[in-house]
Amino acid sequence: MQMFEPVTAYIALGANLGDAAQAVRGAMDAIHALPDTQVSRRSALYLTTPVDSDGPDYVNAVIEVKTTLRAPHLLEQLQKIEQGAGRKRPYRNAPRTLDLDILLFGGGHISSPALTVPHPRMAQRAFVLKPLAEIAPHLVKPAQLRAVRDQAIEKL
Ligand code: PH2
Ligand code: MG
Ligand code: MG
Repeated sequence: MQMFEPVTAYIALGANLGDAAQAVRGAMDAIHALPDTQVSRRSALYLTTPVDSDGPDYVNAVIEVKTTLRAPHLLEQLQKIEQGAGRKRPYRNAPRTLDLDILLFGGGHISSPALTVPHPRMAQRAFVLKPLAEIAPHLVKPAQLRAVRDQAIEKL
């Protein structure tokens, strides 16, 4: 079996249907239980207003993971966890029971039909930048936080 060097990756978690806080906490535990993957940092949970989306307020968080999985395999595992939480995709940005997005994967740039890394919209979203800055302040510039300061976000 080939082993890869561990990579530090960042994953955004979001939910706004059902018990969203429980879904986000449960997903953190499920990711920690994945093969060859450890959750090394967890942000607080944040209550956020939907951005280009509708339905109830979201619960959002960001985690740091160390993994020897390659990005496509990690994505596949994350999608299984979403499905296990009852994720449906009736239309783009629909309210959801659980959304798991790879933000950063090492220093890598990925552009495939299934996955774009760094996440193309992360710099426009307080619900990503604030929890990311909490656990990895070196990755978020003050000007980026200032640019999203009008988006409603509150630590739970
Ligand atoms: N996710 C989206 C679109 N809009 N808004 C908030 N507040 N939180 C999210 O996680 C979110 C969103 C697409 O994935
Ligand atoms: Mg998303
Ligand atoms: Mg997603």
